[in-house]
Amino acid sequence: MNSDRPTDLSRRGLLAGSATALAAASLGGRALAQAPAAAPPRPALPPYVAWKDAEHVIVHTGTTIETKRSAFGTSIITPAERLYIRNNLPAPDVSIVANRDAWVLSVEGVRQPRMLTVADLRTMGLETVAAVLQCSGNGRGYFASKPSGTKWQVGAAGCVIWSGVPVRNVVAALGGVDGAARFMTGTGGETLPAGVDPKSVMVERSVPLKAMEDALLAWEMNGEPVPHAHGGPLRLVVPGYSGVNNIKYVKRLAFTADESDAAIQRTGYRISPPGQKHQPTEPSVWEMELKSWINGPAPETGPVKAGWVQVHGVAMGATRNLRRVDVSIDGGQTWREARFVGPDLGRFAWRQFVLPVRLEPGQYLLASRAQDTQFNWQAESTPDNSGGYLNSGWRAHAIPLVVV
Ligand SMILES: Nc1nc2c(c(=O)[nH]1)N[C@H]1C(S)=C(S)[C@@H](COP(=O)(O)O)O[C@H]1N2
Ligand SMILES: [Mo]
Repeated sequence: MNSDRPTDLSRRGLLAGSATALAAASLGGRALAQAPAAAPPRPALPPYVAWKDAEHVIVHTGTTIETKRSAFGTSIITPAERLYIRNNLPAPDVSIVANRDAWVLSVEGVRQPRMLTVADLRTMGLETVAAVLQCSGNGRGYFASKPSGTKWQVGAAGCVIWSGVPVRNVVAALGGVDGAARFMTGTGGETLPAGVDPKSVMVERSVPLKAMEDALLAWEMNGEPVPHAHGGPLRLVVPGYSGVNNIKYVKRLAFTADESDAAIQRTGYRISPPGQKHQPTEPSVWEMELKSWINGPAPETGPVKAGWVQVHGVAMGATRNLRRVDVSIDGGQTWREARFVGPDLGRFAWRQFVLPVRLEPGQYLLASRAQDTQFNWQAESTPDNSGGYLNSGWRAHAIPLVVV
């Protein structure tokens, strides 16, 4: 796979990076939400991600592409070709990955602020982490209040392996964090559209300073240079924190006393009552939650034959290890403990689980619920919130199974 194939097609993608595409990007979700029942056919893969596995993804819009439930496989790691895509802005020109080592990151809010190239960063340390990357809005499609935005089901998530330098190494090399800093703020390298207030569109997120301990500046994903579409040449990876906090094509990493005043931080990604606008005082969407779901047999693959069925799925502890996962075939009336399968790649990864069940012809409702090592159970349901964020309730994620 070569995900960075430039080609004139990506250039067309760039041309589309105008005000029109921007409007489409920010309104896409809303337009979908209001689409009539007989919605037009889904768009094809846009040129900048033409290398994705079209058969195994759902293209909501050019900037929102979801993995099908049946397409996660059972090998833990989500291949780049199937990994979801979410862009708040059109991606920068693919030429930024022509010379990856030359990409410059400005590190601020440390005792010795510096501009560092990826080549510099490569000398400062190396670590690898398996982590779930999950959009804050994954599961939004299951909220009863129908919040606006992309109606993601389970596929705005994946488990990927990142390699890069630990942020704490970089900070140590630059003399440590500035005394007043309480947040780590990352800024995306997109070219902002002309004529709009930069703060209203820029992708800049702040996370609590403690997240720095696990964060990486990553140049490799699943054994290859980070694909341009997934944030290459350099991505800020904050394990355990939802997608938006993992800044693609990161160009600035700042240790700040306050949260960013960019709209995406101040009034975006907050947990607000249904129908209400986000307020800067409400909780920001940061750490993910304990969650699991069934991937197979998925409804999209049709009925299965009576007999033994291997019910499998994924479970994530977000920031904690998992203790167990239970599976129900009757919509949560009764539960049986599933078995973890495959290696344990650590607390930020997800784990695959399976429960073999012998099924007679009929209709079933498959559900799973995870428990972490602190004995917390996955919630039965997540309260509706206006942004449709962090849906992790097991009931909403249950899927029907028809056995013939
Ligand atoms: N620079 C930048 N970083 C970004 C975004 C973006 O639009 N620009 N989108 C965020 C959101 S909302 C999500 S869910 C993830 C998506 O990552 P992916 O497209 O690699 O799957 O990236 C996050 N980081
Ligand atoms: Mo997201």
